[in-house]
Amino acid sequence: MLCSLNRDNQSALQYVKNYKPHAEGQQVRILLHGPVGAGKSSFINSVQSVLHGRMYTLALADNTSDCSFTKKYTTYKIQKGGPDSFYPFVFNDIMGLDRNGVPVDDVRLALQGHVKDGYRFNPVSKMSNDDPYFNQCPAANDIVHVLVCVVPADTVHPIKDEMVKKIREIREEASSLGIPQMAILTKIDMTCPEIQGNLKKVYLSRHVKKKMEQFSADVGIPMNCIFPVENYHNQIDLDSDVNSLILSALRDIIKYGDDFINLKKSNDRLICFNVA
Ligand SMILES: Nc1nc2c(ncn2[C@@H]2O[C@H](COP(=O)(O)OP(=O)(O)O)[C@@H](O)[C@H]2O)c(=O)[nH]1
Ligand SMILES: [Mg+2]
Repeated sequence: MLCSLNRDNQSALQYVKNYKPHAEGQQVRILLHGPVGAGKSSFINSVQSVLHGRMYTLALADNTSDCSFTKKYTTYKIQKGGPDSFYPFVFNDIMGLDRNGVPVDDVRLALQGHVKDGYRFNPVSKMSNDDPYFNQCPAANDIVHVLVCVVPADTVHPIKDEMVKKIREIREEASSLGIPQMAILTKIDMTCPEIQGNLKKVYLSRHVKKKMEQFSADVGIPMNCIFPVENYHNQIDLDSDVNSLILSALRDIIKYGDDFINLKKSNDRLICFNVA
């Protein structure tokens, strides 16, 4: 399957496969947030499928309106080689933008690494710091290193004003912590007939460009940090064009996360230096 990847795919795939954080044991934590049904779980599944060269359903994409799958905070790791070996990046998936979504206060706690795996978010009350799932002392691997907003490009699910407001609030939280932010525009295959079956046309599509510009203007994420993708959702085999967009988004997500880890390390060193 991998031999059908074009040269760009190969270099993005190599980057992802070879990526190693500077510090031993460090991992990049990627937090995906967005409305229910946007394609967060499908993106995690798609990443795993591309990296393994066959279809995977690790994060259980859900095509019903019941969002219970994603209410529990879960870290998704992707196996590399053997059963105990994993890629040095992990995903968390949070349903943060709907009326019944995770409170913004809890997203802030997740960004800071205070939310332990298994915590069940409650849309009407925020996490208390005496909760057994509250992580009192987050380690370097617990904090979020890159925040990715996942939104659908199709017109069936337009992004409402209240959603834009919440995305902005979450972005402000992340900005105050210095966490880099990006966006993934999913379901581009549903936007216009020219893209359906020919993803190469994505950057020529006026519809997708307009969507990206609109989203960028609404929430303030620059155009070069917004990645259009089609997730694997009903395909039986991998496809080089689908892989290409997923890999290009993933490579940049890892790069931004890695930059943040390095910046944080050098800032921490400076603080120690000043204290000493
Ligand atoms: N056509 C299309 N469907 C998608 C895409 N991404 C996800 N889906 C479908 O959208 C539905 C919701 O996806 P899911 O990943 O569960 O969304 P989540 O709630 O954000 O985790 C599922 O039926 C997926 O198969 C995409 O890029 N294109
Ligand atoms: Mg999900």
